[in-house]
Amino acid sequence: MNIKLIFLILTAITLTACHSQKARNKTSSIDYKQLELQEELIEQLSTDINDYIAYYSYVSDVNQTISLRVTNSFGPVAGKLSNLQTDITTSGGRVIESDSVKSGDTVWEDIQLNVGETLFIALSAFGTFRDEYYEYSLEIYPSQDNGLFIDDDTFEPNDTKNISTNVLLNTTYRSELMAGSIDQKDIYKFSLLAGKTYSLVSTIHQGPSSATIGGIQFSLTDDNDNPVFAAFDMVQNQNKADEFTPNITGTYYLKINSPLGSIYAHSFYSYSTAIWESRIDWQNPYEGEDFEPNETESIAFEMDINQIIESQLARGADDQIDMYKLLMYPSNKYQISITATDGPNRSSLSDIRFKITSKNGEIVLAPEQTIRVGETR
Ligand SMILES: [Ca+2]
Ligand SMILES: [Ca+2]
Ligand SMILES: [Ca+2]
Repeated sequence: MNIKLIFLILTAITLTACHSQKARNKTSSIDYKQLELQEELIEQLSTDINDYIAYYSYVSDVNQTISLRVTNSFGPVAGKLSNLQTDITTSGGRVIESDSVKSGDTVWEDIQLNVGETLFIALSAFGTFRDEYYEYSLEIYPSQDNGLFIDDDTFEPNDTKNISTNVLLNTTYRSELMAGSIDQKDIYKFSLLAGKTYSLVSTIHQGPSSATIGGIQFSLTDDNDNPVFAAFDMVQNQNKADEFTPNITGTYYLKINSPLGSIYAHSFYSYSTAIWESRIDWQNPYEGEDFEPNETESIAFEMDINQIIESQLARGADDQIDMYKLLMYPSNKYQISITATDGPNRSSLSDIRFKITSKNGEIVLAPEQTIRVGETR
């Protein structure tokens, strides 16, 4: 009896020794595939025990921030455990926190690297118990100071702060997003002055036709990710203009992203966006075609007494609001007349509406009212 027991213990020890020896051999023989800047790799993994983990590395020859993209273009959709797992470390001993990537999704990471430091990336499919395979792609991008190549038409890549698109004020940028693809986020970067009022004017030209869900989200933050105003969603055929006044002079980021995991998994969105300085800060406050842009008080077109303005509004998102400004003096009498010269004439819903207020709507001189085509008020 005693002899038998000893034999069993010995067996267990031998097995443990064997196993750790095997693990060590595997570690020392890891085959790291070298990544190069802006060279996409498209790869596959299975859940087979010999093929469920892949290793990549990148050696940085300068001090820089790189952006890493991992896209799980095809994989099982059986919950979090079937996501592509990411494990990112550096030769400097840092562990980079990163999300696992679900099927159809993309994960981005900005990573600061010192000269000579190596980035190690392990991607693995612990997967389901089924016989599944994964197809994914990964790519690393340099920052703009370090030679990032950008597509002039799409401004891509621009999905992280590190590689965000530098934008000019008073310029409209029209671009696109696609939910469930590599391009789920566009980030624009610009400088603003403290105490100045700016207007963010955005339009969604194309998107899922539902009026309530499936919009894209706009958020504006400072360099420390503090929101300048609350993020908002916009759906197709919507136009939105908001004023804001930063407290700090510095770099700001406008992030536009398509909803993650919505029912519109592969929706295409087309939008335009611009950040306008107040007209008083323009070189010529009267420039712009057809008195545009004029969607907020700070970019309202200033008209003169006795000036006749002829203009249009468009149905849909393109031009829903025109705002004009007029300086009035106390105890003078003014008369304003507005005529709807042309437009749809089906019902009261198609009438244009107007109202007259003082700054910030504090005093209402004329409450909101409608004008039919052919009518003058
Ligand atoms: Ca885009
Ligand atoms: Ca993008
Ligand atoms: Ca307008």
